[in-house]
Amino acid sequence: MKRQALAAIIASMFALAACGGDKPAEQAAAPAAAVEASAPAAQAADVPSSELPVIDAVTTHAPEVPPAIDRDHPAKVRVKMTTVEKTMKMADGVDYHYWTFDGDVPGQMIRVREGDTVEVEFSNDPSSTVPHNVDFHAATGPGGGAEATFTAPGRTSTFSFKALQSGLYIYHCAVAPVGMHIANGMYGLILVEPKEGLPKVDKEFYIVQGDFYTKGKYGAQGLQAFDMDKAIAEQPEYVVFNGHVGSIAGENALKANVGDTVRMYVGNGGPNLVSSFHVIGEIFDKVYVEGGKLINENVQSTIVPAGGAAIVEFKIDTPGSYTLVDHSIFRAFNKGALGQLKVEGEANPEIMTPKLSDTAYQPEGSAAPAPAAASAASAANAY
Ligand SMILES: [Cu+2]
Repeated sequence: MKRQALAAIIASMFALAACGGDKPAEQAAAPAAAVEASAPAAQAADVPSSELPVIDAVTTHAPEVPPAIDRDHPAKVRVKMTTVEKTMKMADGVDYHYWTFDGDVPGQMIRVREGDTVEVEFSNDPSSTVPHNVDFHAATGPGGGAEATFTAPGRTSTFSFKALQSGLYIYHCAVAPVGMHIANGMYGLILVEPKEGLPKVDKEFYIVQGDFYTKGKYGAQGLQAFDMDKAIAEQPEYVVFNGHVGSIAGENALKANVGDTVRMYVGNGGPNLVSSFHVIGEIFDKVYVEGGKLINENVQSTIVPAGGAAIVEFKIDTPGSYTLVDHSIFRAFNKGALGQLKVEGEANPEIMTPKLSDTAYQPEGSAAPAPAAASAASAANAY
């Protein structure tokens, strides 16, 4: 329906534009083209969801990504989600009582195909203290399903929506106070693949940034309570990838090989901060801007809005450790927004050499070095 409405608007825009011109042939052709464009959407809408094949979604915990979709037809995809409130490690010696989808932050990644009907079975664990729900940014309709999925502890709700538009979308809890539910970790990503699919890559990763507001300062030990005043002031103590400091660093670092093409599905749960996502030492060959259809090329850092996403792709040319950051850089080095991609393979000095020399700097006009020092420096140069 939405597409048909859009087509109608486009058609009327064409008609308006044509009114001002003096080419009647174009005026006649434009509305016909718009009607044709709306036909595939109308056909898809004509297949009742009750007649679609039913399959269970393959969902994954971050940083894993569900497998690419190899279907060429729509399906009804069943997704089970359970909200769980649980204490987990925020950082070394620091615990936080998270509210989660499926036991971790972010919630599991969901992958469907444009035109699929997504059937959601939404449960709230009996141990929960409050109701939860889910607002799918991939859904079209009031609240993105928030009202339909509002679920008390120990209950299960079901609803479905049609994934009309391809893209990478956030889902999040939207129970009041909404900011608090999101600040406690209730968000994740759903990828709606375009009908033609996405180009094949060697490695895919699932990363979601979030900001956290604890009573104690960054690093203060023990179980930390949520601080509403800091949340309202938008002054987080922690800004992290995948819910915890170090979740994709050190022994949890992402891994790839030289020559690999890498695609990262990057979301930002917020609740407040906008991310300037950057991989130190890489250039994004492609960015699907804000997770939509617009592709930008040769990008250094990309904006990932709170409640938004981006898809970034790059090919790795040289081995080593690449650091993922929010380039609002104090967040990376002082609040936790730091990850690593460790790349193995053969060095390629044509693309980047290691340090080749390290010699004394002689500013212009300064005294010439003593002969002994000069010969030491030239020896270092020769090496
Ligand atoms: Cu919630």
